[in-house]
Amino acid sequence: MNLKELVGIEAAKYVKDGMIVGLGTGSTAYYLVKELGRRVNEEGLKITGVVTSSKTEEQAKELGIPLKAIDDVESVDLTIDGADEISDDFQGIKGGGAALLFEKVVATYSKDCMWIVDESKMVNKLGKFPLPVEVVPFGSHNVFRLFESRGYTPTWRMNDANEYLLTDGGHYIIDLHLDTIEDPHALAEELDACVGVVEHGLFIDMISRVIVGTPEGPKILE
Ligand code: ABF
Repeated sequence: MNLKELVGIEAAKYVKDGMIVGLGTGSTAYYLVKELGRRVNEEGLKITGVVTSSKTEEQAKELGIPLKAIDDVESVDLTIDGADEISDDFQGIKGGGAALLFEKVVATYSKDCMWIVDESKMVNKLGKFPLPVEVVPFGSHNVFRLFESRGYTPTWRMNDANEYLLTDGGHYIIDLHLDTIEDPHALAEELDACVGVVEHGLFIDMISRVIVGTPEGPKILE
């Protein structure tokens, strides 16, 4: 069993009858949804519904897991998602899959959040993974030049046809190659203040638990 499957199965244990569960995207979340489908179909797990933020919806539908729209629920009980980088103090970078905006919306309106990753995602300091910044297409080249002037080494997220990738929200993504982020809180505030920035991939103080897949088994960090 690979490390992603290991943590996906472990994370599914945190889902209880009656819950509204937020599900993220990515190859690790895939295994979580697969295990939830097994529990629903084989163990009679009664999830009230899952709120999905991207491609996960198709997989949940195929497995017969009941779906809920984020706007039809007061709040989400537990959101479980993948991540691209997690620091020792549980700050994270997400958005490698270009779904960061909807993922952050679901996570923000959740009572509890946890991430599931293989051990390669755990780092001392964030920044090796390019930081995705979702921007409105209108004026985005000005934002790009602003990031260049700040030394953030920006690049455009392109799709397979080598065009500007369009997110589910209809925006572009600029990736910042920072190498090390000394103060994620300050950078998050700085990006939030940039006109034209819709959202960024710094997920600050948003989670209570990480399940890390290691060769010795799943490690629960809380
Ligand atoms: C998603 O999970 C994204 O935010 C992130 O890029 C991705 C990680 O995917 P994987 O589990 O495949 O490494 O939530």
